[in-house]
Amino acid sequence: MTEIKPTNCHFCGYCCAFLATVENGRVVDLKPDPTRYPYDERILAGCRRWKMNLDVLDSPRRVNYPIRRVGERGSGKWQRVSWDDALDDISSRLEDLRDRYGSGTLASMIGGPHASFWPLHRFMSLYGSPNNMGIGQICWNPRIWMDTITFGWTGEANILFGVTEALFIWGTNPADSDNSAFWQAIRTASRADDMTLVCVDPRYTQVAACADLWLPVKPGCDCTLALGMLNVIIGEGLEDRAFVDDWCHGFDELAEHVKPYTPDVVSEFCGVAAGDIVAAARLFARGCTALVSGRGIDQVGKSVAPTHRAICCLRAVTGNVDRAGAFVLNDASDFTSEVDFEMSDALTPEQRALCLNEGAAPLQCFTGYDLVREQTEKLGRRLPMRYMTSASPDKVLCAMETGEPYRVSALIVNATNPLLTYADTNRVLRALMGLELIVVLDYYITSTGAVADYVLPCAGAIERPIFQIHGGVANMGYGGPAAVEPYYERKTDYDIFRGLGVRLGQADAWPDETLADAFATQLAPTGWSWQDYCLIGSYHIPTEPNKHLLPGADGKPQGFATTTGKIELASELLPKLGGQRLPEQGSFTRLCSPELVERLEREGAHHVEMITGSRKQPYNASMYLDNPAFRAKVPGPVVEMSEATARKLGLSPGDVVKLTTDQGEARFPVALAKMRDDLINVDYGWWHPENGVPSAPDFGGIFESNVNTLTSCALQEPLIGTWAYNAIDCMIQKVDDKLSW
Ligand SMILES: Nc1nc2c(c(=O)[nH]1)N[C@H]1C(S)=C(S)[C@@H](COP(=O)(O)OP(=O)(O)OC[C@H]3O[C@@H](n4cnc5c(=O)[nH]c(N)nc54)[C@H](O)[C@@H]3O)O[C@H]1N2
Ligand SMILES: Nc1nc2c(c(=O)[nH]1)N[C@H]1C(S)=C(S)[C@@H](COP(=O)(O)OP(=O)(O)OC[C@H]3O[C@@H](n4cnc5c(=O)[nH]c(N)nc54)[C@H](O)[C@@H]3O)O[C@H]1N2
Ligand code: SF4
Ligand SMILES: [Mo]
Repeated sequence: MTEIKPTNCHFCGYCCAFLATVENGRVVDLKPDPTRYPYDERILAGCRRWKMNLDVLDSPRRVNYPIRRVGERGSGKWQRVSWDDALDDISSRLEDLRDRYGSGTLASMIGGPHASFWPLHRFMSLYGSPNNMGIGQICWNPRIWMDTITFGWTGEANILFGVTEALFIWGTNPADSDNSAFWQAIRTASRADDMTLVCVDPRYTQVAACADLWLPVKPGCDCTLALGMLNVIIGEGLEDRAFVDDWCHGFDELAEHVKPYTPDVVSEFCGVAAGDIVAAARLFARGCTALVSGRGIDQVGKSVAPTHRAICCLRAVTGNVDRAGAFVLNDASDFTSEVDFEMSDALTPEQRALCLNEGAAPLQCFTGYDLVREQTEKLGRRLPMRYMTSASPDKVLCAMETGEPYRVSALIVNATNPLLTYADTNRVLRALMGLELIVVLDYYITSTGAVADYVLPCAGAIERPIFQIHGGVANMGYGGPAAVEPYYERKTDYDIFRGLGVRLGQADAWPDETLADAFATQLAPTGWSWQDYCLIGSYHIPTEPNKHLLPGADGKPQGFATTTGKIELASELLPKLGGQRLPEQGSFTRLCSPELVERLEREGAHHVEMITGSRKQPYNASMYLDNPAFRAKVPGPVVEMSEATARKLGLSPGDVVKLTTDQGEARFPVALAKMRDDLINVDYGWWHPENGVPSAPDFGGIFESNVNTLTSCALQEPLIGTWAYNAIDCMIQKVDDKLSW
């Protein structure tokens, strides 16, 4: 029987709508579905991934049955087991480990937004462990925390043609990272006469190429750059006086604070021409300005919080907060919030106290969360607790390595490949090798899967329903139904965590039998059925600007959900956690000790500044590297530098270089790119799935060209605990080695 079924691609966060032709439970064809959200011809035309869906559904590399390690950890010897055997054994071992070491002994890891993570988090909450690690501290959380502390909640840039006069793209490159309407909007903006486009990025990206003004900032100097712009705006009296008087707290303090940040001083520090700083400041203050930031500034280590705070101040003093065409605060979700669905409130005070972040990151922990929650709840909103309190990888790895402060003995890895994407591969590997139980949920046996006790096969897009809510900080979700039942014995992540939960006495907390039922429960407060939602492909109530002017309980404008009810240029909350009232540049993370620099300089190496992981199509982190068509186009990773820098270092395109830090080394070919001088940009996520099932000793090639062998999660920003993937250093030297790929 042939049926046409609505479903969605999930090879990026955009989740485009498709129609699948299904014959006998198998998808035989896939076509874009113009009737459901999101659908955009231009996006599909620019997308190289969607046609992979059929291949991936039935790829010979997929794991189709639960498998259990039978040899030494990492030996690559696996045995197929039944789901009952797998889940019975995992749950009884988790129970035993909890009895021996306490409930904090189980840690988890997540990665990018590939799946809904609340099922894992619900399982962890009910097991009693607060130790979920994730990408939060280096992706997303910094902005969400600082927006919430400054404005009382977070929001999104609101790019409106005919209204927005300037658009700042700061440390993000949607041309490669976000194949969506946003990149299309930037291209349209670059052609619009009434919108000025500004790009702040050390690389001359496609966005920079479209921009009216490119500020090639030195990595990690963005906080100072923003303070310099504030100096110009306030010095020239360009602030939005009425908005500042009515709605900003601490303007005079900020004005005093930014006085030393003159264009000349800032130019010297940031490597941006003084005239361009002045021009950017005037543009920002001229009228309605939208700004979008990204990973570039989220991953600058110790400056992460002040950088976001300085940008919040820029938005606020120019009146560009809660304003149409600039930045609109989100609404709380009408559907059940992430916090409720992940059941974070089920953790007892004793269990919360086990979290391996208390004392390390006073904001990114339960104490910080509670303090901020008191504020956001004034206007009825709550941040997702699991992401915002996630544990410090440095501390969790330490607990794995040393048993201090208690033994972390077990790990669940859900939709991430930490041996490629977490900092300090060698350390992660050492720590994982010493664990008693590792369970990996993935489509494939990845490098990380190779060290697991169990690899559990997951259903992917098309085989599972999607209700993507991005942490639930907005009143929006999208996706659609599964077109088919999971192939072979794959299961949804939800089914797996429910299966474990029920075995561990959590049955009452998992009333919904399937993921689609759970999504229906989540949507219930909206009055929408799962079927209604699937017809449209999204639940989206557009958010309105000027929410701070809405009447509160006393009939007066409700203002902002902060301590003072105003936007806090000077923060009343951060000093309570040991943070700064006003943003100040932090120090840079150094990965090379003076001894290493001295030793390698004697061998002819050079000490250089580095950024890592700049997104590139068609890949995504450690995924899709086995696609032959992609590899024909982009055969491998490179280290990029400007022509002048290559000349200075005595390098030519194609030369192989060794990069070294105190953590380890990696090798890459050299490529030239237009970017600032004295800087290298290194690709991330590279391993070699084409070489077969990974196992010891090289785990699929993770020691050759994997930039995270160089990075470290040990040196952290003091509030959120962010480590650095950008604005770091390494040693570079030409070598004669041949690369294996
Ligand atoms: N040096 C450096 N390191 C970085 C970054 C950087 O820029 N530089 N970026 C960081 C950032 S922002 C992020 S978000 C992380 C990304 O890090 P990861 O999320 O670890 O990266 P991916 O390669 O996307 O890994 C996803 C894994 O999940 C599996 N998967 C995909 N979908 C599903 C699913 O639905 N269920 C299950 N169970 N598995 C699934 C894939 O097969 C793949 O193995 O990397 C971080 N690390
Ligand atoms: N193709 C592809 N798309 C992806 C992903 C992927 O792996 N591949 N990953 C997804 C994930 S997990 C994420 S988080 C998003 C990230 O999406 P984006 O935030 O857009 O990430 P990038 O495209 O790397 O853009 C970051 C830019 O910041 C610049 N930069 C680096 N350091 C600094 C700095 O110190 N200051 C400033 N101002 N700029 C700096 C880099 O040169 C780069 O151009 O992409 C998502 N989309
Ligand atoms: S990869 Fe992303 S943009 Fe391309 S079809 Fe899939 S969801 Fe859409
Ligand atoms: Mo990310």
